[in-house]
Amino acid sequence: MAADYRPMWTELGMDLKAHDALLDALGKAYQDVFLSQKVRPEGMSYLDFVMSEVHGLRIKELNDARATGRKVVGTFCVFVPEEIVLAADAICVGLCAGAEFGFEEAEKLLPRNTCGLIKSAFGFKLTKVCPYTQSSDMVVGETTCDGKKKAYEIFKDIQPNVYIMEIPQMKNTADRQLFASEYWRFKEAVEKLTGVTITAERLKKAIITVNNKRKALHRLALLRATDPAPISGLDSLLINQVAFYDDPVRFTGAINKICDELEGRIKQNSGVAPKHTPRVLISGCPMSVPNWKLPLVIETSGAVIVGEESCVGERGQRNLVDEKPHTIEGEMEALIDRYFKIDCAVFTPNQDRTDHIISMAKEYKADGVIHYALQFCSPYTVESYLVEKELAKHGIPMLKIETDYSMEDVGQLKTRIEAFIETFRQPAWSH
Ligand code: BJ8
Repeated sequence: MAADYRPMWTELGMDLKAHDALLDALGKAYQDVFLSQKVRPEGMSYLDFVMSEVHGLRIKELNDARATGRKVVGTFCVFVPEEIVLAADAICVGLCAGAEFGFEEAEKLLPRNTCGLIKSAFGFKLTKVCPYTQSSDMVVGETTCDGKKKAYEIFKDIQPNVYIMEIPQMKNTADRQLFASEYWRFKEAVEKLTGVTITAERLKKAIITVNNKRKALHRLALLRATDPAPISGLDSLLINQVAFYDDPVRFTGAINKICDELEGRIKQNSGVAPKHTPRVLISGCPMSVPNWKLPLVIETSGAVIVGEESCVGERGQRNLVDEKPHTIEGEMEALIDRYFKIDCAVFTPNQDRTDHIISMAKEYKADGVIHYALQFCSPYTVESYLVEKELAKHGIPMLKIETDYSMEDVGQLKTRIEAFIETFRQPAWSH
């Protein structure tokens, strides 16, 4: 980080000593995981810069915006519509955390058998190391899994301004009505927070901005269908993670540039791994920064990751909002239509998700699927049974991984993943 941000962090009420320890660990991990990769696209230097300033320059940008009266809205879930936030001239940031930090403090408030994602959000807040949470004027929780919805009741004690959005658990007509009414209620809450009335014109602009971001991410996803893969799964995951923090217009430009570069690589038949390298699709729980453990193990075990069926990945970013409506009612309907399609495992039944995994595996020519569930995450752990059964019908092998944020099981994971990859590795003579 170029500048001295310590006065800014102090002003945000952060614990500088704990924060130093976090940044130190993050910097080392980033060096080992990302910068040590070979033949990275040059455009990834943008992501390297963003990550080097993720608690610095980006937070300063948020601070500067807040000084002019703009608001920051923190979220934990892709059901929160970024378009509504942007339409009110506010800034949307993801707050999910992917590190085992502050767990001891978190476990004083939450049961030990709570998933790492929830514990990490609590840990970051309790140890005062997350400048995004500290900068948020509103934090949106949602009634998705039981762990989250009950945890927000406690989170309210340590974080002011928590807003709860109700998310139904089925996709029937009555559920769609509830979902729609919750989106209208959220629009009102954001208008109240910002003092900005969301007009059709404002919302249209925001819809186009977020659609463009999704189009860039989808463009990237499609390029990964090529063999040899033009970009690693680790770098692709990082891009999807940064999508939750960065300015959407700037980010979209940077990702499109990376895609241009990848198209050049594809023309030259060059990639990050040799042709015929085993190809893996990851499916399951979202992976937040700095949760890079599983992709690192996979890509250092002789495979390349070609897609993420995850909220930090294609589940979170697919499907555009219809840009045709020009009334606020029509735009809200279009927004609700798009978001109601998200096939999170908290829904029942949830056949769409399995269908999507199968179509992704085929489209990106994956040899196998690694299903990732965070320990103690019931929705994804339970759903993995049905996913595996359906995939088997299509001849797609699947390996179930249940893990947490600790590094203790890396050796064991590597053994299992290497054995899984060997089952579909093509012998060299067959190429
Ligand atoms: S739309 S996946 S971002 S809820 S890992 S906290 S499910 S116990 S994160 Fe999610 Fe929204 Fe769904 Fe996506 Fe609970 Fe599981 Fe923990 Fe999870």
